[in-house]
Amino acid sequence: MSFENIILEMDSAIAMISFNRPKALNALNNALLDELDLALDQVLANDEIRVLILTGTGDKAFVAGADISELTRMDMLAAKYFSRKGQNIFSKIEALPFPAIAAVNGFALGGGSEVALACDFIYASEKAIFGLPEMNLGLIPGFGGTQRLSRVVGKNRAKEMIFTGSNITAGKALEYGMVNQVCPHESLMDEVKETARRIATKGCVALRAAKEVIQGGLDCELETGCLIENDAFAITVASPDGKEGTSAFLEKRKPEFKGVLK
Ligand code: CO8
Repeated sequence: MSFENIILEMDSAIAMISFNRPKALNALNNALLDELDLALDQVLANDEIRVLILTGTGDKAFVAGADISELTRMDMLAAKYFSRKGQNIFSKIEALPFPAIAAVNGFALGGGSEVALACDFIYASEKAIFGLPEMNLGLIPGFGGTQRLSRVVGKNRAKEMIFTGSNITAGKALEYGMVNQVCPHESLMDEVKETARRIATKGCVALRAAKEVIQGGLDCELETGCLIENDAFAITVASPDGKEGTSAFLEKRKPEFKGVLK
């Protein structure tokens, strides 16, 4: 299927989804969210994929939020469905069995920050601007932002950002721990792809286990998290990739990971 509001590219182990409504600064409308959902299914169906990159087309925006012209026409029920749809799709990104990286190339406001926060980590252009400005519209974040932002930057910083509706620079987002790396604008995609390629050389069973354990452990007590890690560690040691990686080390050669996810 061809998409109108996003671009999906799959190049061996790396998939890239670009939000593609540059005239509306890639704002998330219903049609775009439906296409994003379908694109994620296509990425999931491709056994070769090891990393997903999300970015925005145009020179100004990653995503400038939910489409405000659609929001203004919504009644309470439509808003509830739209918010839930976005939450479910962003949770699908968070639960992908491989890492997702947000390459934030400009404005990441409202739903834009929310979708970036659903990724495993964020690299940002020095021109990137983050924020949850919904309060300026008389709204609150509705795509998981109240939950994910506070988990990433801490409760008090999240409250200040959401209550004031003020945006922050890429540098401030780095200081807050929201962004892993700030890159020169021109080299953002090269840096993200280089990191994606490094991740793609790892065993997919171990990548999946690490992602699930880190994510699962955040929602429970330390001891329970350690038990989850304990099971997953044993699985990776016994997996063909675990045997290959440890043997390759002892044989002083590069490992060839062949693990499958399904
Ligand atoms: N929705 C729709 N259109 C948008 C959006 C948006 N979020 N952002 C920008 N656009 C459009 C503008 O209307 C404009 O269109 P046109 O050329 O037809 O007038 C075009 O994109 C270019 O925008 P600007 O002229 O405003 O560009 P500037 O460079 O002057 O400003 C900004 C860039 C600062 C990014 C500015 O566009 C802006 O403030 N945008 C809105 C940011 C915002 O408030 N985002 C939060 C939206 S709410 C949200 O995300 C809630 C998520 C949860 C939803 C749950 C649903 C129930």
